[in-house]
Amino acid sequence: MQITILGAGAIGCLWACRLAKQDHHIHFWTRTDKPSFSIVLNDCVQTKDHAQTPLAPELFDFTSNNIQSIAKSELIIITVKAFQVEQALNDIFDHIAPHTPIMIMHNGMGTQQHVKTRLVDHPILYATTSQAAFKPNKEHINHTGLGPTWLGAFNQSAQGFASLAELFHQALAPCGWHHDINEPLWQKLAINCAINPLSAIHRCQNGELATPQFHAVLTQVCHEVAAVMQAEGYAVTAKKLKQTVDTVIKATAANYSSMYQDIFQQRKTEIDYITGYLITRAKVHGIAVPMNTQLWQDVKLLEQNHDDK
Ligand code: KPL
Repeated sequence: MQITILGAGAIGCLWACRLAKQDHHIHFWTRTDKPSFSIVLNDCVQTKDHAQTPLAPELFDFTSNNIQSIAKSELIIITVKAFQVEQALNDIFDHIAPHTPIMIMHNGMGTQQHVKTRLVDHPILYATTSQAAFKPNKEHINHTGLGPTWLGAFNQSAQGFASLAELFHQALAPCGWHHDINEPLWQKLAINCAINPLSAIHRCQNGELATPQFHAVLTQVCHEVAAVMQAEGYAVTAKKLKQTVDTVIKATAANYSSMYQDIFQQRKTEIDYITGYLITRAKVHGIAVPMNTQLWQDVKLLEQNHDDK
């Protein structure tokens, strides 16, 4: 397939390399005007005993920023941060062929309303992944954690694209098609509401959140998120969410969360699309979410401190 990926961040590059390995033609649309670039992937795979084994580094060459390649693409994958989706769509909108499916994959929720009004004719899919990757510099990608990816239709015209889940599964397993993509999006939102703000505020690796000092706050975050999810129609319990969060903390113990990295590098975070989205939905349902509100305020303060420097 001819595929254009918008956003050469860690997740975009990881999928690009894995799809290229399956002989798909990957083209990038980035914020630079470079016509090509190379990436070294430090990949890993899971062995039968569920351990992660590193693979030898592999070099990938990609073309980029070619308008004609966008027009020829059979699939557009958007992996920019949630707050960049609107701009990314504006940049390429006039060049996407009619009926080309557009898949959107980012942490958090809340871009759906804009996407719906901007892309009336195109099949739109959303995706969420628990694969973890880290980009230590412009030329390298480290695949740091394995986890499932879910794909699903966001509008009626995307219903016929379930075969894309198989294509993604071949590239980077496991990947499945979900009949209600909002469910895995909410599940991932819950994980991000728990891990991302705390790891950014306390400047720690995800694994440190397993220590007893974080037990009460994580439990309350999960209670609040479960109440909002239930009001949205999802049959979750706070206990089950906490178990899931604990499992992810363990599986990604050595990771620095994306929010930690954003704060560390003095970049804008996705807090408004993670905890901020939860707070917005909580207000709609009349549910109090004091712990999440406190975490949202603390992260906003950290972001403000960048602006003051
Ligand atoms: O999605 C993540 C992130 O860092 O944004 C987790 C799951 C917390 C892994 O670090």
